[in-house]
Amino acid sequence: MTRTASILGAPIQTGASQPGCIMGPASLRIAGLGDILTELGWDVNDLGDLSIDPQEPVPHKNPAIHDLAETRAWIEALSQAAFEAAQNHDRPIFIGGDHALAAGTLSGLARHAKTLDRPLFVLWLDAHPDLHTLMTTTSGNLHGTPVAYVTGQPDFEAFPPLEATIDPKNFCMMGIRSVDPAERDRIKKIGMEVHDMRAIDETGVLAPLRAFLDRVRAANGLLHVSFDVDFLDPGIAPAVGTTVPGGATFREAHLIMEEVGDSDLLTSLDIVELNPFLDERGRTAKLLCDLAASLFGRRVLDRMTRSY
Ligand code: Z70
Ligand code: MN
Ligand code: MN
Ligand code: MN
Repeated sequence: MTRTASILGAPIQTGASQPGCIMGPASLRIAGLGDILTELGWDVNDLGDLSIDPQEPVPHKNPAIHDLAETRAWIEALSQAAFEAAQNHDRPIFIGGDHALAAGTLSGLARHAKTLDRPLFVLWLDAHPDLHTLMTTTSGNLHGTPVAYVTGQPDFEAFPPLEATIDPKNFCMMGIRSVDPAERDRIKKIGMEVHDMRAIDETGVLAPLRAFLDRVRAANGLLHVSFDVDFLDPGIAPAVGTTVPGGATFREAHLIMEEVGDSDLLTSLDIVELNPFLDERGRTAKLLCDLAASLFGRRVLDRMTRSY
């Protein structure tokens, strides 16, 4: 039976330091995301773009924080939209928009997982762990906070209340290479599985990825992939506001997508932080579409046997 994917755009850019992510959904659509998935045999439902009402400013005791009211409104809208998309489609895709988007999608997906009585696992592909609380962020960019929020860390009274949290042990982070001091302490404290670029250089991506996928399968878990463009090396993906050198290569990224695709465990996806204002002739948007194709089943050659 044909499986359904959905595409929901969330042109949120209030979580980032510079504007441009508002154009992310348009850029990914123009690069052909929907058609590519259709050609791969998916029944694709484009749900259009989400929007929020104008917001009155809300102050916060951490004066660094900016655009709290808008970001909160996006999280609230996204949480409900992600919950519904997960109920109605086999594989909802959320296209941003900055990474504050994940505060909404993950909270809605955690609620969905709870109704199924199944655990939610998250493969977090990013240069950053996004583990700040509202009290520890010094940049005030709220795209640096979604993982702390959805795992139930303190000081998130200004964000929407969570109906379900995600066990920090159910995260697997890869590509990490920019960590602030408060985040470093929190990773240790909550015992999160983080494969920084040194670890990737030592083991490659496949060994830790397969170990994680085995855990998801053993637990009958749902699997969400949150893909931040800055996971990739800026040399192949320039369209991002927070470039960090030494990112994942073209081949590492495709291999992760193929392996997760082959596992058939994936239940939802974020593609975030694409800033088309910084792109070069659409190359980053096109690369993201090709990576999504690998994730959704495009293969160079068919394999007769599973390698694990
Ligand atoms: C830094 C901060 C960040 C994404 C940059 C960077 C956070 N830790 N997150 N790009 N997606 O400002 O808190
Ligand atoms: Mn479904
Ligand atoms: Mn991020
Ligand atoms: Mn990042």
